[in-house]
Amino acid sequence: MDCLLRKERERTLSTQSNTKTFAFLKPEALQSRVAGEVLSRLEKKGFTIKQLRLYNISKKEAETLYAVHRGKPFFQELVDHVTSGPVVLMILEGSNAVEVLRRIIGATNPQSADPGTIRGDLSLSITANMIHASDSLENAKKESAIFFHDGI
Ligand code: FUP
Repeated sequence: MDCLLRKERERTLSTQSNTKTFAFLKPEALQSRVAGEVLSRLEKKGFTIKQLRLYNISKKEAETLYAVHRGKPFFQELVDHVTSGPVVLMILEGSNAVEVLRRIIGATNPQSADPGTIRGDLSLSITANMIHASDSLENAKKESAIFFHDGI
């Protein structure tokens, strides 16, 4: 990245105050017993867990959550997967929470996610990529409202 752009980005990040974001650990986190490890990574990074709930996502909620992907070839598999077992819903708070969390979860496809990221270290499957995190503050508000009455 261009040096000036990077400095501008670092300045923007350092001046942002605490914000919240929405995330959930997918069923494989509990099945493979790494839920604790992922939560530990999030806490060590500096996020504060504001809400945390073990939950079975309904088909309707999954279709709402992933509405943007309706009609894509992986949509049904995705809905089936996130409704296949309990997930861990959470609202996290921290400096520039949406962007920082997206960086530490890594790329959507764990096979190309950087080592050191949650997906890069703990998964190989794009469907079962361990964790979902909202990609914008607007989406964090919408997605958290599906599961938490008071949203973020
Ligand atoms: P992300 O925001 O990184 O979770 O990625 P997307 O919103 O693009 O995709 C949502 C979920 O759809 C991913 F977590 C995994 C699944 N997916 C596939 O199964 N195949 C694809 O080609 C793209 C996404």
